[in-house]
Amino acid sequence: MKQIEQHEHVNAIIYQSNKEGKSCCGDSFFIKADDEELICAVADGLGSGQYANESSSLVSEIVEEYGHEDVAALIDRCNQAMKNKRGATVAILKVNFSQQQFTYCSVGNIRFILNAPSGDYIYPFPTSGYLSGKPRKYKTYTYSYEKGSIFIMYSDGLNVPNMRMCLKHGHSVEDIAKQLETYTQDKKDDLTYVLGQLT
Ligand SMILES: [Mn+2]
Repeated sequence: MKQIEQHEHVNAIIYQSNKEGKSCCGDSFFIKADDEELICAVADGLGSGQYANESSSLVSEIVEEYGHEDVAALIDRCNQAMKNKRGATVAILKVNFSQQQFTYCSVGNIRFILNAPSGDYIYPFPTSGYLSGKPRKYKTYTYSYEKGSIFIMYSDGLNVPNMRMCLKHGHSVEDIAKQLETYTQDKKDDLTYVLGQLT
């Protein structure tokens, strides 16, 4: 499936496909923007199929319901929700358009890269492991960004040899999504990406 989100300050393409032979996706995502901010989450439930989806979709539900809270509080809520579930790797991004800043937190294998028009790039380090419900503090990072920056947040079903170059040489999110098509065909795992330009 492919979804397009267009708002005043963000233009995004979301792509998701299931692992070969699976009717249920173990990845989940949530994205919402208004005039003030963008909130976005990608989660990969441990394992595959229904139980994986049960964990990852909880993340989407929490971020939808409590999206007004800060990223650290959201990660905490997601972690608590993983008690007695399989668990999930999770990344949450919150962008404040007027301040031109974003906050990001990732636990596990969801990756994020932002490429700025000036050529600078931001690649926040994820914390290793996954959310399992065990109490723990996770580090969030806050950065400033340039207008026109393009970011991608993606699960480990997407394997691109040089994602940064792909972002750098793409003229628009539509153009980059086209370039990514070749990498979405192998279906060895559930795959999700959120690709967006901050304008
Ligand atoms: Mn995966």
